[in-house]
Amino acid sequence: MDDILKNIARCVETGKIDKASPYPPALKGQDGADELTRMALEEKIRPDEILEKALIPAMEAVGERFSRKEIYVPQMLMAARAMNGAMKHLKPFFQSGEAKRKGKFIIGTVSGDLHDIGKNLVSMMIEGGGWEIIDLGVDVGPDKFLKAIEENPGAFIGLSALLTTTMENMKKTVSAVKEKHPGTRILVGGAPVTQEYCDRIGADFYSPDPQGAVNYLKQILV
Ligand code: B1M
Repeated sequence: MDDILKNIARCVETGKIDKASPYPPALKGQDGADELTRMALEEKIRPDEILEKALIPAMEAVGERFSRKEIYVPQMLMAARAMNGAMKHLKPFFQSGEAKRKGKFIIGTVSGDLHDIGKNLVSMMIEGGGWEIIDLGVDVGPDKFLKAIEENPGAFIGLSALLTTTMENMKKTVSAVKEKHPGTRILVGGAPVTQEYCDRIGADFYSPDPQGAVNYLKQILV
């Protein structure tokens, strides 16, 4: 099992999407994140194990190499594509929650921010927890969130940010939503976000990971 997880992680780190992808040249003709993830599932490796032991550590390694200037944006983008190649196989498992919907959850990555892997993971897990997801995508400003709340009264809101610069835009969205719809519950997350920041901007809940958000929504309905 360890071998296949290591190989998946290697594919994500090096941006090897699938067998057909010519990048990186050293892995030409070999299986990529897509095929290996499918095989891992066939070998009955649990989807959460593939995520936690291969995909997330690989993306962390990519981030560290980017920080050290050993790789640049194109390589990061290839890594993200390889991660998505693996995620498409895991998605159905995370989404197979109870059929009856518990409520609506509007989610988006805040203005100026194009990172969506974490947001998509959170969406999948919450959807798996039985919620209907309204995914507004990336680079979402306060107006778009307000419009979505008006169209879906009573929905919960989830904001994701990956950059210290765009994290500030969370505050604008939280203020706009709380001013117009004071009862709306807002969850925040993303690598630079902290509990302290959540409290400071007046959001309702911070979670460092998707499961924390799922648990919060679960206990709120009790
Ligand atoms: Co970007 N990037 N990036 N990037 N990128 C980071 C975030 C960075 C930390 C890399 C680094 O320097 N080490 C750095 C940010 C530095 C900072 O602000 N502190 C950075 C930078 C600088 C940039 C650019 C500015 C680079 C440039 O152009 N010079 C640029 C900005 C573009 C923009 O957004 N305007 C940029 C671009 C990109 C790509 C497009 C190439 C690509 C994104 C592709 C995509 O998302 N479709 C990319 C990538 C892949 C990364 C790294 C390598 C990986 C991010 C990721 O997907 N992680 C990242 C380094 C890193 O994080 N290690 C980096 C995996 C994902 C599962 O984790 O998103 O944290 P994460 O989500 C977690 C939790 O945070 C949490 O749950 C998830 C699962 O555990 N979570 C929530 C997230 N949202 C939540 C919401 C919740 C609850 C939990 O409730 C609602």
